[in-house]
Amino acid sequence: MTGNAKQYDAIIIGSGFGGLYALYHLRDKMGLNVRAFDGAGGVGGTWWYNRYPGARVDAPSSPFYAYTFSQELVDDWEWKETQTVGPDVLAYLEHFADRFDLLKDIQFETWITDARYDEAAQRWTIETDAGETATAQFLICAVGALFVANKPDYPGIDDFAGVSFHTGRWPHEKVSFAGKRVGVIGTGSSGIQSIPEIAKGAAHVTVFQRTPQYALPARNRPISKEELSRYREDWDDLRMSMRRRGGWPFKTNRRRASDYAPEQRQAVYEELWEEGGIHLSINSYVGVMSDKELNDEVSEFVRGKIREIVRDPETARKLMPDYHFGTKRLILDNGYFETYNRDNVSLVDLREDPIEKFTHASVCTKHGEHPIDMLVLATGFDAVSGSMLNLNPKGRGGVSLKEKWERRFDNYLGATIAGFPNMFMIHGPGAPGVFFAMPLGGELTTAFIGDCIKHIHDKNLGAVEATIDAETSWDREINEIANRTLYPRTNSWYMGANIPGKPRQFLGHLRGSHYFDRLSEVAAGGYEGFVFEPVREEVTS
Ligand code: NA7
Repeated sequence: MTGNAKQYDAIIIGSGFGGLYALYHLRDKMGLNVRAFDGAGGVGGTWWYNRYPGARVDAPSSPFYAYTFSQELVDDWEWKETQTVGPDVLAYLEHFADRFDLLKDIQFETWITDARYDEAAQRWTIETDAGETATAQFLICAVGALFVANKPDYPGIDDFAGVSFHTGRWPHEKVSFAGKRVGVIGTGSSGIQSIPEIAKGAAHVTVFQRTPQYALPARNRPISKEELSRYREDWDDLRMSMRRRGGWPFKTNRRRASDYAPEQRQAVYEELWEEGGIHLSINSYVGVMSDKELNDEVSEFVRGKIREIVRDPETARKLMPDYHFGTKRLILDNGYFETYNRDNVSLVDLREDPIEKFTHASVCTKHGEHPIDMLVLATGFDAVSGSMLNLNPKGRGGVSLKEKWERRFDNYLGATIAGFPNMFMIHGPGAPGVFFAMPLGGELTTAFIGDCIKHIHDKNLGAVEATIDAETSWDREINEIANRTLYPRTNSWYMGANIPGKPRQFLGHLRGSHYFDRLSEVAAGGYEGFVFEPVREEVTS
């Protein structure tokens, strides 16, 4: 170990929702000596990077896409809209960091170039790009589920001489599209949120679409002071409901489709479409995500809506999604389909007319050349596992995560990995991640991590590590849950299918409330699936 390395109880990597809460919890609630590092220039994680126009919360409602643990924080913050804009979420996280005095323990613009477990010392050693070294007993990886940008490698793309941005690495300066011909590749959330905004200013927008999407109207609306007051008064109950109801405090409808006539079902779909947000998916009938016939009916309903909105039948045809509704991340849009009724927007269906190459001033597809001045890559991320592999910690015996995860992202509880003692992930593969309210998910995961650390300290232990057997049965469990649904049938980033060569594996836990029950049970039951090592005092002294 380096003699002059700074020493901490825990090192946290990342200062987004997850990392910031972990710093607060471990430092202020547990009294540990903690240091956080982030390559970004400020707090916010995803919200620090994703500054593209139109970026908004795509979860049910902003007050619930927020920390839940502190009534004071809930009372402090005035959410303005149900689907708040990205800069407001960033301002909220800055406020959180400020209110709890977190900034003094975060080192920004610092990339971790190496993270290595020292078996003899039972500690992690990190090195930074500034040449610093630090050690800690625990390494907390809060590196983000959507961090490593996926950049397509079309021939000649680097020769494109115009301005080019990835939505996940958007510049901090305002970008003007005025008078510009803009090409947008990708129609996930980022593309669908940004295209209407870009189209308002640009001379022309050409959208290059690989997979047409189901997007539901966000029906974003202002939140009144009275509504916020109600939430504040009932906060403890709402928080409990979120914990019990898969992350959101809404009652979902438990009616069975077979009890209703087809025309009654259509009327329900209409109502939920008008209501907007994710209601069509969670509030129509039981089994939308597992019953193929029911899912087909909802899918066709949404296709019908797209046909109604988009005036040009040929464009509408290209926009028809053909996978199972909801099995890619559901998108909440603000006028996306309507944007295709503008004269300055055109759509290229890459399945019929694939991109062949880029020149310095255009995108060349099989059937035509599309001159552009600006390129927006809304092409997503190497999701969930990518940011851990980017960090690539080296565990027991110097084995790297890249080696361990070559074929499968083995882990236990989405939070720990066999061979990587004293290391924890927040929102790792196998955790509920985006299938639950992520801020609350981060709080609950951190509570589990904190309890485990306390257990180690109370019992005077040196290290904790998941077992291979626990990983195997956890993998089975995750897959059994996913296989009861339609999710695995679709090529989505949930399945790792958006990245060429990535192992195909469902990357989330679909039953968030059960998952957090499970974490509590594991802790209460003495940490089944983990082995603990005594302190190796004789080795280190
Ligand atoms: P997504 O949802 O992964 O969307 C990326 C989009 O880019 C999607 O339409 C992809 O098509 C498309 N894509 C990816 N690679 C290519 C290439 N090589 N050529 C053409 N098109 C491509 O990422 P987002 O940033 O929109 O959203 C990520 C999450 O952030 C989202 O779920 C929200 O939670 C917020 P595909 O569908 O893979 O065929």
